[in-house]
Amino acid sequence: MENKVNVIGLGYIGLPTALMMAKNGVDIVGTDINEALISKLANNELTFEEKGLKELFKDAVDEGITFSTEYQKTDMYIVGVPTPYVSDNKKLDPTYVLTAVESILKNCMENTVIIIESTIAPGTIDKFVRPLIKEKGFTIGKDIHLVHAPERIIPGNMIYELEYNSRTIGADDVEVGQKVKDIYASFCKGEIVLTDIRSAEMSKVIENTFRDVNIAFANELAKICRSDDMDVYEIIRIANKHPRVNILQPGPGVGGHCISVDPWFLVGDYPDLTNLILSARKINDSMPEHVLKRLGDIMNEHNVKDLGRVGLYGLAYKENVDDTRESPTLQLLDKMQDNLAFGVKVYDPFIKEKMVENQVFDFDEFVDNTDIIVIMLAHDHLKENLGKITDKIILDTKNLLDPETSYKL
Ligand code: SAJ
Repeated sequence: MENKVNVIGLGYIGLPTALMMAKNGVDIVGTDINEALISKLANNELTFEEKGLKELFKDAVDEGITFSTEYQKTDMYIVGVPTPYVSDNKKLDPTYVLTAVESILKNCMENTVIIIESTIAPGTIDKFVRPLIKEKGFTIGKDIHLVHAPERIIPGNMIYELEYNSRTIGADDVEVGQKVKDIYASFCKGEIVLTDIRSAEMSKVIENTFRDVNIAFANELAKICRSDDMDVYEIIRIANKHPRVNILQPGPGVGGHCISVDPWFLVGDYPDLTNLILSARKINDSMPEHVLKRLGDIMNEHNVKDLGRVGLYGLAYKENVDDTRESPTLQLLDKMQDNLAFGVKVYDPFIKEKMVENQVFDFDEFVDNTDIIVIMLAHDHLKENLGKITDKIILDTKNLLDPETSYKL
């Protein structure tokens, strides 16, 4: 008989993973310490928006998934808790992972497999998780088996990617790795690569670092082209015709909990070796300021003095998601506050609760009360409503509009 799997942490990663496994016949209990979240899920209510999540949720419930605030007594756990970083030194804060592991140790059966899915800095398992397990009197490799199976799914296309992306399973022991691989193979149609834990940790972080560096290249090009009045989008479009060139898109900054965070782990641990990675981080972090400078120039040009007549469209960290972590708009608002610039209006159809000053919840009201609109995100909602902003002065950081009718980065 297949044993129960207890998924710990039902956020952006844990919930879809738990649902997908349950849908594919794995006996799943989802656990989260947040009582309000568990009662919502138990009431068949979703806790965030994501394409296809509703349908998946229904299928998983039909297959018998249950939710609880309690850790279960079982021999397999998947940990998908948050791994925030300390803002001062950019180091990973492993507290949630360690608390989860400690709670698992209090509940688990013999010969337990703990699979960590949360993104962690390379070396976290050796530095923090192994010592904790030993301190609690357990023997790794006998009582407890450790696995790192870093997630790879992209918000906005999570459900599809959960099923079709390749996966990495890092384990101390090949047999344990194989056992975990079999569970993941219940739903994952991509290749599942078995490796050791340190390689799994490192490969996850460098995947996101690769993207950060490549976005930084596009952002630097945008600045170069702006300084000499050239169209960066046209130039990238042409360059990308080369068979081995694939430049990403510049934007108002890099947000999200991964790409703007993970490269810092490498910078923190290898300060003498991370010149390119550090520069990329700095370039991407400088983009909100670049937008601010563009906005200042445009306000001067049109003699708009009142920031209250300026609106930022988009508060999430990217298109068509409701996640605001590290969002470029929040970074921009911080920069404005540093410059004692207040009053700018903010609208995002995905963010229904008040997060910032002067947030407007009605699109028409937002449009009616602004003269300049900064497009920070090209949500589908905006694409469907472009007709409503045609008479505005627009700073389009997402290259949505014609260059004749808008200002660009
Ligand atoms: N961005 C640009 N230009 C681009 C592409 C993205 O400015 O051409 C910006 C976005 O607007 C956003 C940020 O970068 O602010 C990040 O967005 P994203 O869509 O590139 O990635 P995330 O953060 O949503 O998800 C990433 C993914 N990692 C990679 O693509 C290597 C995802 O697969 C990971 O699972 C996720 O991080 C994670 O959790 O690690």
